[in-house]
Amino acid sequence: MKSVKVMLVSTALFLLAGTSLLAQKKNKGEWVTIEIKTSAQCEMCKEKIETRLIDTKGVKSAVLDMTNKVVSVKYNTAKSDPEKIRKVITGLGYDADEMKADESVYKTLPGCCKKPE
Ligand SMILES: [Cu+2]
Repeated sequence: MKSVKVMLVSTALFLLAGTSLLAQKKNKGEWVTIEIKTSAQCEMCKEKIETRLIDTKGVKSAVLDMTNKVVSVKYNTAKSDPEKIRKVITGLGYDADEMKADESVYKTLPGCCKKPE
C-alpha cells in the first residue's frame, strides 16, 4: 500500500515537473528572422539602423542589404515582434514596409539620407 502511495506521489511530481518545463520552453520563445523593406539611402543609414536594432531588446542581429534596402532582423518571439521592430526603424526616420517614417525625425536627417524626390 505504501509503495502505491509513493508511486502516486512521484507520478504527480513527474507531471508537475513536465508541465513546468513545457511552460518554461514556451516563455523562452524562439529565434526567427524577418525581412523589412526600409527607405535607407546610404552607408550612414545602414549603420544607424543596424546599430539601433541590435541594441533593441529581444533582437540578436540586424543586417541591412543596401542593394535592396531590406534589413534582416533576428529576434526572439518572446521578447519582441515585427511591429516593435518596424517602430524602431520608423522612429529613426525611415519607412519600414508599409509603416511610414516618423515625419519629425525624417526632417532632421542629413540630405544624403533623405529619399530622392
Ligand atoms: Cu544615409
